[in-house]
Amino acid sequence: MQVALVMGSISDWPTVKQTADLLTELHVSYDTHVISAHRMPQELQQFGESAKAEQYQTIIAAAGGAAHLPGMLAANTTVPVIGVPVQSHALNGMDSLLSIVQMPAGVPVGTMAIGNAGAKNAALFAAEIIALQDSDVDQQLQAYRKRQTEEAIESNAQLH
Ligand code: RP5
Repeated sequence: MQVALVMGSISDWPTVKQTADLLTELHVSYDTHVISAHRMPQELQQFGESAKAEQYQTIIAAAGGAAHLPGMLAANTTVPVIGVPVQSHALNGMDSLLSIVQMPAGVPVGTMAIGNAGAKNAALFAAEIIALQDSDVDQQLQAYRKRQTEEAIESNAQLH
């Protein structure tokens, strides 16, 4: 698989499904995993340590609240990690965002926006990395951008 799509809890799936659907649309292969940083710390370490051997090109990790999953995966691998802050109930995802984005120098996580926009952009960002060496994914990305531009232009018609 080109991408590992990891979430901290099955309760993150409604957000992460948007990433999964877009990866499918862009012809990026992926597998999905629930790995909780706090409830499954040994599984998390093992997953990070084997990610390179599994030949993942990117890991997308989504978590909410005390969102340590992306950072701890990044601590255990040099496969690029994209973090998606899930919108939490208590603090609207600000806790998730700050937990993911404030990594110490030396262990990077590419952090997306909170919630749905971040979930979709994580798929697009991963596809952009993969498209550097995969012409099919590159074509899908170009077509996606073209459709998006056309839809924005056509939305002018709704003003009349
Ligand atoms: C995080 O805690 C998960 O990523 C999830 O966003 C949040 C709440 O998890 P549950 O209590 O719903 O399993 O680890």
